[in-house]
Amino acid sequence: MHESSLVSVQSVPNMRDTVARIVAETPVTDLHTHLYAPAFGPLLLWGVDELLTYHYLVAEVLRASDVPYDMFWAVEKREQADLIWQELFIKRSPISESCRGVLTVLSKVGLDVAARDLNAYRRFFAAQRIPEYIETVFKCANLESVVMTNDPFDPVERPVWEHGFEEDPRFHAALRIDPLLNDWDNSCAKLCAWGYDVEATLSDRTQSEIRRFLSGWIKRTKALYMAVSLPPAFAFPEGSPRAKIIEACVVPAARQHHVPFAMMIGVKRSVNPQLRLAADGVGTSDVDAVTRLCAQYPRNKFMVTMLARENQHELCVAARKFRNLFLFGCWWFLNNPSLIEEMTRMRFELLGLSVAPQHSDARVLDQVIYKWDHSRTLIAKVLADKYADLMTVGWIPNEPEIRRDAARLLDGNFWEFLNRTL
Ligand code: FIX
Ligand code: ZN
Repeated sequence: MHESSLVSVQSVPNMRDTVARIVAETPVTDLHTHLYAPAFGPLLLWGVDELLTYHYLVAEVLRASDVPYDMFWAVEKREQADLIWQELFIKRSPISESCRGVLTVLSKVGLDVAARDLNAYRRFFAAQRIPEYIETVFKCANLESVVMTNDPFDPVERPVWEHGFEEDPRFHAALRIDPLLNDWDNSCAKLCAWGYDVEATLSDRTQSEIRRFLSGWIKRTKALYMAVSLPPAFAFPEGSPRAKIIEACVVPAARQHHVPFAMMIGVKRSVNPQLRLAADGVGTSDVDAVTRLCAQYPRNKFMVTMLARENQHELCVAARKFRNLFLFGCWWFLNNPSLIEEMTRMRFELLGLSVAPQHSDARVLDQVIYKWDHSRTLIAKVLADKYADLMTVGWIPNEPEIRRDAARLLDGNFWEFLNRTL
């Protein structure tokens, strides 16, 4: 063993410093974001006004302020950002995780948050140019690459794929199929209009056409996986169009193209429609639906994240039973320090290093800076706690081992799962 690699972990405090440093130095593959490659033009959001009008903060400002919903939506984004800044940063201390995130970003890009000077921040962002700024952000967040969310039903995104563009190796695709699974009637009409021979009854011919649609888009986008978000009531098996399409189309297409099917389960869409993108809520889901899929299709790979805290323990136990089930991320309302720490600890204790503890879900480019900064700190803390437990009996992790483990968590596990043949 190289002596220097042992020195840094000799004592528990030294080990903690080493783990924090290594986790910070380890590049990430961010396996679920809503970011877009530069070729998608205005779909890639960035800058302080986008940060301030993130839907997490919209939900918070519409609690804090009495402004009528209609009035909020009627004004320009910059004015919405002004209101959010005033209400959530100036009239009150910005202690929520989403507010804190904005400040982390501003400070990491070199701005003086103590000044509380929104116009100065705007001037900084106005001076940035996107190609260089993407590089700055990736460097600052220590990102290797990100996975986008690519929806062939989206009228703005679809033509970009159809016309073709120069690929950017930092941005991978994931084929998002919510409309297909959650709104079959409307999607059937769209597939029809795009030249697929489909009918509402999901006949054999329709099923084969849906498979053709999925295969075509997996190939066109080079999707790393297919993905869907699902309500708490998601059940499998059941007689619904959704369950039928999963069984007859998604599962075979996933097998054919060796891609996992990612399920993000537990979102109650549009609980308060007045909030628009911020309207969604959470409910507890049925983990058995996941285990039935894993059991019925042992040669298919499933990636799963659940939105309810209450589901996390049962989901970890399910993952212990199925090697074709890969858990990822602390999704959305779980992306808060107390819950990230709890979930990461639980996952390490039940599943060791075989998970992807986090994804960013960033919708605004700059958000990857705060999401990864905050999560890295927590992942390092929990990992160091686990090493400290091992050190009590004399198992001293060395630096290469810590590096290996961190690389698995932040990057390698995901790629290994993608490449795994079952
Ligand atoms: O369905 C999803 O992928 C969710 O992550 C989003 O729809 C949600 O709006 C979000 O941004 C959560 O972080
Ligand atoms: Zn998402």
